Amino acid sequence: MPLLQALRRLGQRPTMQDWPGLIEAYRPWLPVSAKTPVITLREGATPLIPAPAIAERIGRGVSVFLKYDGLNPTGSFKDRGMTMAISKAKEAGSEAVICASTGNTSAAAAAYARRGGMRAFVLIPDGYVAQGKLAQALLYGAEVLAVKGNFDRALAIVREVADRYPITLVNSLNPYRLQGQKTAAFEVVDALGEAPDWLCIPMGNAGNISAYWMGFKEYQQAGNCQKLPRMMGFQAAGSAPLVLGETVEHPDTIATAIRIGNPVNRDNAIKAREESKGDFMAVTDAEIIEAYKLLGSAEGVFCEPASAASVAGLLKRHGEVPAGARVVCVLTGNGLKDPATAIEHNDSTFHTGLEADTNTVARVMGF
Ligand code: AN7
Repeated sequence: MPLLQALRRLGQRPTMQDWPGLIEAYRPWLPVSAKTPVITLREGATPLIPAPAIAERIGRGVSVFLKYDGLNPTGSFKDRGMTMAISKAKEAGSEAVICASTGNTSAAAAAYARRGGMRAFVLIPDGYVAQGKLAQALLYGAEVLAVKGNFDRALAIVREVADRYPITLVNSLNPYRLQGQKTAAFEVVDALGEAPDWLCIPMGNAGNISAYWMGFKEYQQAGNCQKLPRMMGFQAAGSAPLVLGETVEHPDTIATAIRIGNPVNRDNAIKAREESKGDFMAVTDAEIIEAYKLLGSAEGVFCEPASAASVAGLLKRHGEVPAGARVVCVLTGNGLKDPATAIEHNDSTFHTGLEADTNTVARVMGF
């Protein structure tokens, strides 16, 4: 029985403190033991928010939900994988972790590693990480190394460093990352009572789509859902190796989180597509920004540009959604991560330098 129902039955009012974090909430599904030191910031249990304005654009009785993983403790889905990867690193006696990152992984690695008393080294592509993410890594106490190269190059370096020196790699090559991230699929099914018909998700390194697919399949095997979703993965047009079927040497997109040309989870993602009869497609930066603005101004949900690729993709493929279907779009990161993009790309009015008097303000307001 779900935790909240159990509490209500006991006549108790549930509070946020009842959520123990995803390792405790889904312990039987995860490779942890009584010996594992659980390093948690109470991640997970993120809301599945109905998106009526987007559903209306699709029509035909389709319902759309947003899995808003931007509400995790460091503001992205990476916390799900990091609570597992860091707990297991701690269990193994590791004193330091390393990752390459377009930003969100570095923020999560820093927060969880420091909380676990470990050093966190993060390699980022110099000049291509959104400001909020950089601020997080620094504030959480990471040792930040910005390299003159893209994410793919940074990842190649950290793999070599982790091979040669005593330090734990916490990119999604680390299998515990995907174990933690699969809990997002559990939460979607727990909330809907069944798997959705479509799961729309942005892809960079393609770890998250692989993790969701693992989660849905495990839940189905256990009888927790009857069906499985079509896995619909979306990449930015300038960084779409999984759509093109080949590595992109110089990936480019406004969605810096998914500015990745050589995804390490390529094979798992292709398997998810084949097994689920899903599909991959590219969306342009213009389409990403349209969806980003629509999410904010019509749904009241502020996500980062990479996350909006899932909604941009759904809107692009609107004609293919079966009547009455339930669609979940994964919003992987919080919009506050990247304030510069929001300030540059919006349709709002912003009057500056006004005289501080009532008549001026009223006149500008149109009275
Ligand atoms: C907001 O932080 O790769 O397909 O280094 O930050 O599992 O790679 C981030 C990826 C989607 C893509 N949305 O997920 C990193 C990093 C957001 C992201 C993705 C990322 P994957």
